Amino acid sequence: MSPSSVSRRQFLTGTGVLAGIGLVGASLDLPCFGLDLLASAAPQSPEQTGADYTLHIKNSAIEIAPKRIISATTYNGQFPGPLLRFKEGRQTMVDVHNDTDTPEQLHWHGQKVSVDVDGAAEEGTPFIPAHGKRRIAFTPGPAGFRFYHTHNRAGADLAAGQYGGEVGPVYIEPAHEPGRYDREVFLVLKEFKPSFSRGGDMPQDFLSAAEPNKELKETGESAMKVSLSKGVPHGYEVGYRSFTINGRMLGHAEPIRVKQGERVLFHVLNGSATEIRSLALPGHSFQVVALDGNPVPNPTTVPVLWIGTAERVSAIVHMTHPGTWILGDLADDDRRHGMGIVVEYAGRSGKPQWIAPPPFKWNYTGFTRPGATAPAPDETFDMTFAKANAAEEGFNRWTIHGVAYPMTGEPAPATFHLKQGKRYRLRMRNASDDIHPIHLHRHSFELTSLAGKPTAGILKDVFMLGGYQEAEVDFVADNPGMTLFHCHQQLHMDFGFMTLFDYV
Ligand SMILES: [Cu+2]
Repeated sequence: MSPSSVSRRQFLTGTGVLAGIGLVGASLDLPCFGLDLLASAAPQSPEQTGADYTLHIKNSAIEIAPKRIISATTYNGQFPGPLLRFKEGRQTMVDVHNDTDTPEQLHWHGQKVSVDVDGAAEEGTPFIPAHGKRRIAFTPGPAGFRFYHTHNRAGADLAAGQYGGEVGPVYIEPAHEPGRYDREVFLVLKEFKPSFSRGGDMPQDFLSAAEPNKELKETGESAMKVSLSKGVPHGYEVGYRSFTINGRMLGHAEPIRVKQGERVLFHVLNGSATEIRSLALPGHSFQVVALDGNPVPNPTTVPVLWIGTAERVSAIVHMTHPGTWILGDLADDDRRHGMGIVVEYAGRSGKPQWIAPPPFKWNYTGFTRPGATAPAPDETFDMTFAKANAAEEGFNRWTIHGVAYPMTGEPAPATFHLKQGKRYRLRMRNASDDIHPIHLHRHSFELTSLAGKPTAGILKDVFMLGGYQEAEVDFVADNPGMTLFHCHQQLHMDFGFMTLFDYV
């Protein structure tokens, strides 16, 4: 059975169909089935438990290609975790069983939920005990493409945190879909088999911004120089041996089967613990309709998607170029090690083709209207991000305004204080050469300035701040409780790059 022939009914009732072939959702012409049917994919039926979904966190073997088996902690024994569909504003109940020996946190990334539900120990969410369970009730929202993942600290343990398989997509159905489309395809990008290296090769030049900020560059480079002159090697980075889309390596999944003239809506999630990913489809372009699940004011067409750790991009591809193509990462090495999936037009066969796209700079502000302005904030917080090379047992220590979040697991007090209803601006300055996917829990933020240029209208929950760059984001304090702010790069957040807001 090809993925494109999977109706929503088949899709929902057979979890086996989900794994390995691409999370291919429904065509709009199919009848819409609600939560109840989807829940029947869970091991226990809702009639038995009262929950809309049941998730089991457990250690399992996942096959990413024939005879290539990975051992990882997963949701329900599969990677990615099952697609959870919610209805905006309709209360839901989820049972989360932890069948492992380690207490767990399940984070509802991008949702405006309470501290008790959010899934971050730093905020005070209770752990899901080892061999225990939590029942979580909440009202999903806002609408759009969200996800869920573990929020456990990994530190130096490459089997823990998001290095494993604890990532799954969430779709909260809005009242109106952004843009017209014929088919919906969910893609989760994720690497496996991590290992440590000294120094890395993170792509840098894809982000569109002005020249690096001189002052930030001097600060960062002089700190690095001092460290290296003492004979300290570069801090640890993480690399990977296996790359997958929806848990299968390129060439080992069922192709995404399309027909000429179709408009396919791709919901792409970068489920990586540490990496930035790119995606291109030869002969096609992407009309970006939403970023992090939030519709963009100006759905611009681009040749390449760049997606930071934990970011999501929703884009429509008009299928007008028949053939058999590789939808894949621009990094040749990563694509050859699996980061891609085949797109096959009806009636076409043969070896899938890859053609590198034309040079292109990714710029968030291209998806909003020029000249858009944001309201003035009530208060602005300054945040400078800095790296202390290899300062934490060989790992880089990260600081926000000179302070590293404690690595002991002990609760830390909030650094920033909010008043409900006020609008806050975060003036972020990156004094390192790394790109940081900055994340705010339980709130969305609006990009209001990039490299000194004002902008408005782009709502996100993760934002890539380039090396030695400056940006500003605004958010409204409308969801009381402890609120975690961190870089979503697992190595960075685990080694200091976190802080807390509270409401006073
Ligand atoms: Cu970072």
